[in-house]
Amino acid sequence: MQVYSIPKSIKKNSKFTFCKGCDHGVAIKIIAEIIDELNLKDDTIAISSSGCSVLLYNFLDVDCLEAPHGRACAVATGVKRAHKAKKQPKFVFTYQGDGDFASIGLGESMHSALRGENITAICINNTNYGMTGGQMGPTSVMGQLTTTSPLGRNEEYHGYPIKAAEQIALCDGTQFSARVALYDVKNILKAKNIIKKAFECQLKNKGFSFVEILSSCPTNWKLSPQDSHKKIAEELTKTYPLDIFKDTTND
Ligand SMILES: Cc1ncc(C[n+]2csc(CCOP(=O)(O)OP(=O)(O)O)c2C)c(N)n1
Repeated sequence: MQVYSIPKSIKKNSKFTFCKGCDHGVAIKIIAEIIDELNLKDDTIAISSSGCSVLLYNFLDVDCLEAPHGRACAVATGVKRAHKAKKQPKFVFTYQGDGDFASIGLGESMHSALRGENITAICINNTNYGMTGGQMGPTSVMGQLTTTSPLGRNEEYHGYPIKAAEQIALCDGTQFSARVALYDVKNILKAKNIIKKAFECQLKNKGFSFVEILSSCPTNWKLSPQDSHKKIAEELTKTYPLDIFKDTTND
């Protein structure tokens, strides 16, 4: 019988402080498992920024830095390059919300990809600005009700959502770009394999790697955890298909 064990890279006695049914807990756990499996615990620097993802440092037992909102990829660039220059290479990844990665930080994110920075960016796409109360984000889908789009997002007034994984895949410096979801066990296992591939891309010094994780936000969506996962599986994947959009790691 397989016994459940807490990954070594999860802080001991950490208390879950995300909302009930939020996927951040699962995302952080599988990232911790990958860090254990790749033996990266002592060589990792994780960069989060404003938003729910900032709480990463409460759970992940690696060196963590907090960047200003949207600037995680820029900070990660500096951290990665500085350690390389000192000949003390580090494994560097960002952990960001969708508002952070794809709106306020879009310039930093996309130019890091265009420069081919050898970092990994993880974006938790919950289709709104979660921490500040569920405002419309760059990823809110057409018709989505949010606190700042009470009649639903519409193309005339708000324009269209950004598909970060597809856009980042178009950058020449990107070597890996994918979108995953965590709404059932099959997808969690798939997500873990894909995030591991993105991490391995950096370990092979290939260049920029990116994974967008479609995640639930039961509090702001005003749905139960179960209905939130149903919404991801049945609705959000229509706008945001799950796929690997670019992978040159074995070329
Ligand atoms: C420069 C700056 N602008 C705005 C804010 C306020 N702020 C903090 S968290 C947040 C929302 C974050 O949304 P997102 O990045 O989608 O992450 P989530 O909370 O949904 O995980 C905002 C707007 C800030 N801290 N700094």
